[in-house]
Amino acid sequence: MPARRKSDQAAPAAVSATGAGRGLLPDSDPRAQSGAYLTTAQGLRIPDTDHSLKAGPRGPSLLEDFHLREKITHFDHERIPERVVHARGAAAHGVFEAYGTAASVTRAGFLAKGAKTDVFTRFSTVLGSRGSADTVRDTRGFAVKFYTDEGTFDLVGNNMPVFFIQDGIKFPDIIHAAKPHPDREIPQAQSAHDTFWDFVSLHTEATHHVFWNMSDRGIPRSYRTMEGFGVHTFRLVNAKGATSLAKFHWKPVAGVHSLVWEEAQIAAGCDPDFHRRDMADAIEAGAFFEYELGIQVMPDDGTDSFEGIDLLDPTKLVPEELCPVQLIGKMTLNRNPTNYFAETEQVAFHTGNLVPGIEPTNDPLMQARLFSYLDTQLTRLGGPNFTQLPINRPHCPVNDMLRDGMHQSAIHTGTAPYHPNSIDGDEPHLADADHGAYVPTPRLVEGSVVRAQPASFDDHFTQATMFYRSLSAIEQAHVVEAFTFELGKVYEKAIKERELAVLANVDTSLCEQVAAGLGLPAPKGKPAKDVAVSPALVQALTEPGPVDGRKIGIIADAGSDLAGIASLVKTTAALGVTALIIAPVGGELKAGRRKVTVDRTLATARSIEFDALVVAGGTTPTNDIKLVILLQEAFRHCKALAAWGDGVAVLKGARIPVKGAGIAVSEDVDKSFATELQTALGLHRAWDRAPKVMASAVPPAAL
Ligand code: HDE
Repeated sequence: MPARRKSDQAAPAAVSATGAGRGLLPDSDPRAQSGAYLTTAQGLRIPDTDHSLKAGPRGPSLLEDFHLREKITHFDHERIPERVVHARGAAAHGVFEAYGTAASVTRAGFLAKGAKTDVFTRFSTVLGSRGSADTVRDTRGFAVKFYTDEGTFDLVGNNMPVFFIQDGIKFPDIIHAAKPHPDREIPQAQSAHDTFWDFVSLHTEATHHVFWNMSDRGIPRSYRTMEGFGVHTFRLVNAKGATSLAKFHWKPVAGVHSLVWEEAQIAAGCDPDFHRRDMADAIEAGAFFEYELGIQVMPDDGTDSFEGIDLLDPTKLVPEELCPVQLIGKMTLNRNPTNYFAETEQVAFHTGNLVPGIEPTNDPLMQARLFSYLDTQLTRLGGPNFTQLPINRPHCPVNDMLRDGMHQSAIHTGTAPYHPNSIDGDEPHLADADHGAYVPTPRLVEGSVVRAQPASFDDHFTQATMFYRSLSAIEQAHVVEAFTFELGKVYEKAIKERELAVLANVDTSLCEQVAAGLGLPAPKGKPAKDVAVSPALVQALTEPGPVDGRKIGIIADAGSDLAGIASLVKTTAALGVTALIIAPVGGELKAGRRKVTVDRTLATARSIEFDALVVAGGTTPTNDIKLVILLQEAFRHCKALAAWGDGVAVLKGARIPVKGAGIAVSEDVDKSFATELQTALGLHRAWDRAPKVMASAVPPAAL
């Protein structure tokens, strides 16, 4: 558990404390949690907070008990409305350091070489309520608040580069369709239901995004291993006023990895806080999350398109092979929030929070977002002054003429909050571009007033085909399984048939496989031919990637080789890998002067937590079904498995073959054993094993 911040401190006699010198966090209110005594909100000391004021010990409570009434009233109002989308989220503080490589295309000060900027990043699922599970199949929000010297810049993105709809006016519709059905309010945080598939099969512009959701991207392994995308095309402006069009990307240093579907389902039950816990634990342990920011830069030649791709259509991506991502800086998330509500819940992102050098485009989805965020926050955060909340306060001087309103906490001075004025010395002054003002680049807007979209928005399938065909065979198999599962949960046959007709226009074989799974005929379609694939979209690795931040479980018991365990823990720690000891019961394993603390018992360990499992030498084979399930799940999920010495017998007892992809066995914890394990971890999964471990092909252990 993280160390609790001691609310107080030294001398109980001190009635008032200013907070000075008390090591308060920046922006915290010096009056909150000050003084040693419990008080009312008015600062009155309280002798007893466990008994209401009563007429005699067995008598009724009295209305005059102001402490009871204040305590209950405040409690009654503790919750605020959850976000209408992205309600479930977790966040971390950090820093962004610019490489300076974007300086030629944007004048944004925080992208100048070496500039360091505080950030706060919130990851989220889209559909579920605040208390829903982390690992559901969904798009993830990836919202970053940069507290720059020129004002706050918010990059409010997702972990997928495209969106379901092309015009923001449809956002309420897609969300109504994807949220639980209004009659029974089920299912929670799921897309596997009739209204979602009804909508996306009728609005076929959603197809590309649906494919991303049905792919492994819909179930990330960790926030650490997730890409991020600004989705829309932005206009960048450099110091000379020259413009270009750009798309933002976040590239996780740890690589892009996902769960397998069964893990996601198990985690939703065993550890609904799977991603949130993973991030908080890792940051607390010093294993920070890192992402490089990149941009694809395209000419602003008046066409708003690039290589035939309409850059204003948010259902299209620009393949990295056509326009490489140039890395422009690195974000490190290195500090957990102190208080979930004050920071993660109250943070307010807004796509309209822009800085000089970064401007919007005419993307009709982006335009609607520029309205929505500020609007939703007025209700969610209870009035117009939420920018004064510590987490939302800019880290640069603010001198606005916004006054009064609910929860005004600034005590403004002066008598002339208007401009120009002759009373307050005409302050504050207006700036020009040379003094950091946001001066939009003039852009010509002309056209008839119509409710219409360009013909270039009409191709709904080619990029879905490109995405699907780019994937590795195992990733394609996962997409087929996901469609078959999700459509299998749909009640209405007509909806399944309509979605199959959509799939037929993306890829014939995919459509046939899904149709077979649903027991329906596969319709004929016209999938695009000769679509160039984009290798950058593939997740599966052929070469091992970085392993830091990964977690392994070492299975042991009272008789295990503790020296070997100590050596493995040390070797993996040097690689940034956390090793947890799993034993039949809690406490410590001891042999002579050596001691190892048990982190998980067979009752509390589940395979989902670990990227690899290792059985220590000397561990006695057991027919405990929990151990068999632990090992078989890891095996079925194509994770690395290893054992040394006679620990191999435990693997065999669980019917795990001790040869094959991703399995390492050795006499001792020697260098080659550690290297083999590192390679297997770096590959993330032993996908070669996949065809052999389809659930029904693994026999239950016969012990
Ligand atoms: Fe959002 N979105 N959105 N969205 N969005 C919100 O703002 C909205 C869209 C995204 O961690 C809301 O404060 C409209 C695309 C993230 O706090 C709301 C449209 C992308 C978050 C809203 C979109 C996003 C939100 C709900 C279509 C990826 C969570 C609460 C025009 C590029 C931010 C809030 C956080 C949150 C509206 C589409 C990302 C209602 C109208 C596309 C990551 O204002």
